[in-house]
Amino acid sequence: MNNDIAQLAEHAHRIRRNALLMGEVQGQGYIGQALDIADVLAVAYFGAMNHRPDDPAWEERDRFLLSNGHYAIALYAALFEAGVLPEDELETYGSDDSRLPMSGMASYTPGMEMSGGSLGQGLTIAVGRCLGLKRKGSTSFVYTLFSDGELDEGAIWEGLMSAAHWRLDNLIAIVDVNNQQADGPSTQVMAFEPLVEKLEAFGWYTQRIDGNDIRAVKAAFDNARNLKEAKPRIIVCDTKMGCGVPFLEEREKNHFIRVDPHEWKLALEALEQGRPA
Ligand SMILES: Cc1ncc(C[n+]2csc(CCOP(=O)(O)OP(=O)(O)O)c2C)c(N)n1
Ligand SMILES: [Mg+2]
Repeated sequence: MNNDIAQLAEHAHRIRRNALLMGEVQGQGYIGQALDIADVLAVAYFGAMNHRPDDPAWEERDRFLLSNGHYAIALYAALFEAGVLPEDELETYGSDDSRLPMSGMASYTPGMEMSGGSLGQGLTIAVGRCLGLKRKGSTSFVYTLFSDGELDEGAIWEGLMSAAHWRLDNLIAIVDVNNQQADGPSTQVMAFEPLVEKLEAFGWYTQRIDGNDIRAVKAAFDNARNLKEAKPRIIVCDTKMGCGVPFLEEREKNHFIRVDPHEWKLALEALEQGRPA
């Protein structure tokens, strides 16, 4: 690993650790997703986005819109690692009066650009933000993360069409294909393949990568930013739920994982064992 990639891998490791520590506070949660998307968030916050941790509302920042609000634990874990959130707040996750509710809320949390909960909204909100930024003459990028279960939502496909229609070259979407959603494997709930062909036919610059290969994630983000064509960009990330903690990777029905009290320590130990050299 070169230095940059090794550093990104270390950030991803620490994001996973933060997510497990927050999961332990509640004893359950969307841990599998936080572990699967940690590499993407590490690259977004440490290898791609222009942002100021001490000024999350800085006008010239790149925006990161979390469409899948239940992934908030993952984004908080990244915001802690980036220094946007102070570490001592980690233990407030999900409790009354916390700035860290279990579903993302823009008005509660510094660095949270949109409120989640109702799935399928982030891409169209991102389209609006991109149009607004262009109108202001801004060169900022808008990133949005949504999940494979959200492909079931009609609004996603409106967003895909409209972003291409307006040639939004300031939009970088990421889809987390972990092949899971609340009702089972995503491809069985609503067939969405062949996804790359569909996205290309809609007019998007499309890459499909192993979302847990940090080198591939970094390269895909670089390609998406540097493309000179006037079209929106999307990165389809195939990920593994629970990535980094083998016994959670194997757990079935891992949309909302229950972890026994003694297992948190085991999970942290397993993560530590797999720590990048
Ligand atoms: C509009 C809407 N419909 C249904 C739900 C209930 N819901 C919450 S999470 C979820 C699964 C979404 O799929 P995905 O994010 O791929 O699941 P994961 O990978 O996190 O298991 C559903 C259906 C919701 N929040 N919003
Ligand atoms: Mg999913």
